Amino acid sequence: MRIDVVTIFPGYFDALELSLMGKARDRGLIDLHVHDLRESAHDKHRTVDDTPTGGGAGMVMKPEPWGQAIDGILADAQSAPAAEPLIIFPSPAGDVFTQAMARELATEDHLVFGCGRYEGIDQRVFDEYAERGRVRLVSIGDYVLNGGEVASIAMIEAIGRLLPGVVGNPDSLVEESHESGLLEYPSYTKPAEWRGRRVPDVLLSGNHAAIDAWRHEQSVERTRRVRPDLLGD
Ligand code: 6GU
Repeated sequence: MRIDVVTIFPGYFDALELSLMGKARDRGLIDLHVHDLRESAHDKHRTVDDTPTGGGAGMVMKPEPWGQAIDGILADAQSAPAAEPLIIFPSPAGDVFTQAMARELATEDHLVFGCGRYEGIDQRVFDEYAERGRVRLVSIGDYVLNGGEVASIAMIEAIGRLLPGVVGNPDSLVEESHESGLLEYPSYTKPAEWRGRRVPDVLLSGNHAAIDAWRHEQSVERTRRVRPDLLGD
């Protein structure tokens, strides 16, 4: 999968050189390109924001640097044999990102993340690319971040780990929280006793049917307690 990111803080994305995402990139499974929006701003101070038209607090990102940056990415994509890119603008006003959305986005060939800062991006940027192609506004939850960078990293990790070959043992994808609609059961490893706390006997029993039943029961109980909304009650 090709992923382009447009941001005024490319350094945030250094985190994607670590761990599984870093390995996936080294192995060519994820082709990540991070673009500094300021390189598409041409005045002396490389200005990317301005005051809101009509008044109000804060600053709004100007459309021209966004237009140049995204046009460049789309032109580059057209010369490659991939499907039409999907442009994602992280925004607290977007559709909420879920595991189901991660699964859907993991089927795309090319994602472009446009990371807004300040009070957001001039609306005409969304309108322009929605008219020319596919655009989605996506939120990672009901709280406010300073910009789209951290939200993009969260989405790229959630999507990237679903790509074939990124996670070594595909079984570990199936058993996770949210894939089954339930939260994960508690996990234990050795030693069997630590600070007087014992691993539940059933896990030491060797009875796999009993272990599966216990884990399922724990998942349901935990989901009911912490996230009853996932059970639909
Ligand atoms: Cl995607 N962006 C920002 N700035 N804040 C958020 C968010 C996104 N999702 C939740 N809060």
